[in-house]
Amino acid sequence: MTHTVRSTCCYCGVGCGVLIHTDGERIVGIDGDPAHPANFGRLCTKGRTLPLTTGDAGRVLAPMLRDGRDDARQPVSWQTAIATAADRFAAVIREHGPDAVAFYLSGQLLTEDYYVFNKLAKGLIGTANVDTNSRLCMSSAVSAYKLAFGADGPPTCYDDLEAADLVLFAGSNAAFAHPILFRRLEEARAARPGVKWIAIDPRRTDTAAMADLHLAIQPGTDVALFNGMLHHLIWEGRLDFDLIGLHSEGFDALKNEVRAYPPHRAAEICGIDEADLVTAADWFGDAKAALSLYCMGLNQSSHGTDKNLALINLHLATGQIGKPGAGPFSLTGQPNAMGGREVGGMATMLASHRDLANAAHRDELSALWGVPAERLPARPGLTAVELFDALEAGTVKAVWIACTNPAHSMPDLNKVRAALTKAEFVVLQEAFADTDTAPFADLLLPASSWGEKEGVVTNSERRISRVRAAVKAPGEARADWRIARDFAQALQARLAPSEPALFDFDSPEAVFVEYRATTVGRDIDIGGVSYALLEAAPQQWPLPAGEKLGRARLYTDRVFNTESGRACFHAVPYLPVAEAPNARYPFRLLSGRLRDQWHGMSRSGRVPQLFEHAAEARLGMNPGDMARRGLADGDLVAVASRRGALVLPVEAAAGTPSGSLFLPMHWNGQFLQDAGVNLMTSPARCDKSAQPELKHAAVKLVKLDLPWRCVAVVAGDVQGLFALLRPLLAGCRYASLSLVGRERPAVKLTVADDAAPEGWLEKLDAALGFVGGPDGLGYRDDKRGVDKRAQWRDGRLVAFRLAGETAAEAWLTEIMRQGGDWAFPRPWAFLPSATAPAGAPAPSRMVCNCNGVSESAIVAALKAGGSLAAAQQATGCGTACGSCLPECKRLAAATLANTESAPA
Ligand SMILES: Nc1nc2c(c(=O)[nH]1)N[C@H]1C(S)=C(S)[C@@H](COP(=O)(O)OP(=O)(O)OC[C@H]3O[C@@H](n4cnc5c(=O)[nH]c(N)nc54)[C@H](O)[C@@H]3O)O[C@H]1N2
Ligand SMILES: Nc1nc2c(c(=O)[nH]1)N[C@H]1C(S)=C(S)[C@@H](COP(=O)(O)OP(=O)(O)OC[C@H]3O[C@@H](n4cnc5c(=O)[nH]c(N)nc54)[C@H](O)[C@@H]3O)O[C@H]1N2
Ligand code: SF4
Ligand SMILES: [Mo]
Repeated sequence: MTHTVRSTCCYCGVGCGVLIHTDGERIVGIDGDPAHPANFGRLCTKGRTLPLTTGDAGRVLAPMLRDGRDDARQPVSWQTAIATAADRFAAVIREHGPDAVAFYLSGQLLTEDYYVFNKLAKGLIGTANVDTNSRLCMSSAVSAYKLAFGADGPPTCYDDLEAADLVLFAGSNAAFAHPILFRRLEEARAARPGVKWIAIDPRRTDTAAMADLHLAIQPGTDVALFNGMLHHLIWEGRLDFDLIGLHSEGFDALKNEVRAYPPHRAAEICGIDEADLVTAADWFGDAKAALSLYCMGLNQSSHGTDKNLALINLHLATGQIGKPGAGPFSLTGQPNAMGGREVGGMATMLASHRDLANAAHRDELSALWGVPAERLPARPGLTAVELFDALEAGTVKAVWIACTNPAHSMPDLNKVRAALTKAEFVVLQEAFADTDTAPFADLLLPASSWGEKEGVVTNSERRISRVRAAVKAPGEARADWRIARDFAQALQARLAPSEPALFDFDSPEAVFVEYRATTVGRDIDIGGVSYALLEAAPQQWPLPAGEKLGRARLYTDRVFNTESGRACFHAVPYLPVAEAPNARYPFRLLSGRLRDQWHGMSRSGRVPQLFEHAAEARLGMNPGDMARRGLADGDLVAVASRRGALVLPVEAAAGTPSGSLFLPMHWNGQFLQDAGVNLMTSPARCDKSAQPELKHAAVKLVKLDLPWRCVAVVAGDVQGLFALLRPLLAGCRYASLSLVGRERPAVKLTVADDAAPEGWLEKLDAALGFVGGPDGLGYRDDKRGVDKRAQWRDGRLVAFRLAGETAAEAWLTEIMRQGGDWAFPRPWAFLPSATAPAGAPAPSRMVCNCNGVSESAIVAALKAGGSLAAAQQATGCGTACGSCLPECKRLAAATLANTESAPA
């Protein structure tokens, strides 16, 4: 008997509603929730494949504790785990004070989880050392909203996507990162032909390629661009004088500042044509409703807040706010980045948009919590980068990390690793066992995860949805709020036993009810929201008691949340990136997302088809730059900044501008010989938001010749193979792990080194169990250092391993990817030839993941049918989730143009 549970997708901030189908024990299917106002039934590739990420394999199943520094962790009971953690934290707090401990949380926790941790840190321990991965993500947007409007929170809603006639993507690759919103935008533009899109991104992303105007600015120059656009609009007098005169302040100072940015000068700073800048400004100025969608290209910068403010200035000056289709819309990345901001789960804020520095706010909250007012910290705690610096310096001694993977996602990882090594006590609350942070944990606590937990999340448009459990958590895994509560109770028993119980929650709903009370009377008042109401439909905040519906748009009356009720213009000068390229480090290293992977890949990296869009880590480089340096696709390079280096293959990426390199942020030590892009990135940060500049590091590049190669592809149980192969990665100068195939998935390992690392091949063979037998074959030529093995089962190739000579790896891999059908003499597996034998399947990159349609199939169907619609009908490409539509359209444009111009 299957049944269905209504919940949300646990990946991005779009916050799609899902229907989870279960057989009572396992999750067996998923659909988009047609009733959810974020997605109306649609899901992208990641959401659709969520069921494939569930099950016990690879999960943390029991609390694991390390006794001595160098001991292996052993399973312990929950009781021991909680008591040990409370003893250790209490001892540090007694000896060194509350600020000697810290919490590092995540925008992927549910609101209830977040609330308990925040109350524990600020209300019980009395430290503001509770920061989160949102510092790496949203903090510049928060700072700018507060500076400009007096309160945090996007003034816009998803219906604005359909109502806008100008859409400005600024540092947002929504086609990859917010795919379902992008579908809504595509449909809106198709329905209303006057709609125009502008994309501001140094790279020609899928989003930029679909825009009517792409401004490929030099990385980090956004402020100059926005100031230049405003200069033009002021010059032209296309301003909203009512908003400027009555509802805002600071315009004169701003006007003075932007005098220095005439379009020709701004365009020069940005490295774009003046005419394009002027066109962008004209479109913005002429728009009836202009909507800006912005994300990490603005936020992850040492001037992230200024970039946000310069864009908000444009909206205020032209009155593009507080009306349908208009406004500065910061897209949140994580599913509950908004919830974290609401409960004040960061080092710089208090619950429900209260400020640490405000004594009245502290009094309100201490009264609500029933704790002494003087306990609440009056100054900000350590923000993410400072927190890890303090661990390294030894001023913070114990850290509790939940639902984030800092040894992958923080900048300057060598420093973060040193900090985690130095820390006296590291607790990690994780769902999955293999992450780059896990080895550092003294206490690893099993957390329940998607499909297993209850609570609420808030998406990008301030909409709160219920998250529901469909199945039991595996092993002894427990919900995050409950782990936090149990620890908090144990700590209170040690630190403040005589105070009334602070953490008497018996359910996530009890936590929610207490959190709700803290919002009453605030800008984010949700006094009218209950679990029962959310069961009926998700709701936007604010929704005070007595009101029926939340507010779709903020500031429609032009009254802002500042003392005076006026919005604030901020005169912000353009300043260059913290680490400009120079002769030694001539390239700018950009980083960002792939369409089908999620962050450190602990979940998405378990799904074979999510590797079909991008199979392995590659450093994207401008083809002209590659030619000048004599680099070809697939060549190995060492890319290095002042802080760290990584060896990996380069790839020609036409969308990457000359002088820049692009490395997806996802790859890490579970898939490579070492952690990924953040070995190189810089901890330089915005002085207003403390958000680090993850997008711009200066790096150099050296071509490497690593003559010894080994490639192994093995079909079977993916998690089991990962466990066997991961320990082998770090021993090689270059190693990459990925997944190939669908019905018969296989793990692929690619290695390069100066020579075979001592004993490595033996370890590999032992791990893979290449035993020969009647279905196994080997080939060795010791003189040439060549050693090959292959294995068949029931007429299928199920494994091969080529060492010393790997020319045939591509076609052999393709055979494995397509299921392993083998129609050749077996020794052909050892041919030293890159050319596939006649009859072998031709390789082609997968474009449509849902329906499994490859690039070559789409091109063939385009040629046969003469239009994209015909190709879609023939192959189904782009008809399921639609994430690949931008790519299908590009293929259609290229193919059909070629067909037309080809001689008849
Ligand atoms: N598939 C997928 N989707 C995701 C996620 C994921 O991991 N995978 N993560 C989610 C999260 S947490 C987040 S925060 C969002 C991020 O969503 P986005 O911010 O849209 O994604 P990114 O690829 O990080 O960065 C966007 C773009 O910024 C550009 N950029 C770099 N420097 C600059 C600059 O100086 N100026 C401008 N204007 N642009 C610049 C990059 O070239 C990149 O294309 O995605 C969310 N959605
Ligand atoms: N260079 C570079 N670095 C970046 C970025 C970039 O663009 N470039 N982007 C930054 C941004 S915007 C972000 S948001 C961060 C993201 O960085 P991280 O927060 O490190 O990313 P995740 O891999 O999503 O980490 C979440 C972890 O929680 C675990 N988990 C999943 N579900 C649960 C659960 O229910 N409970 C618990 N306790 N654990 C769970 C997952 O297995 C995973 O290991 O990376 C940042 N780092
Ligand atoms: S857009 Fe995709 S990843 Fe984001 S919430 Fe929706 S289904 Fe999940
Ligand atoms: Mo993020």
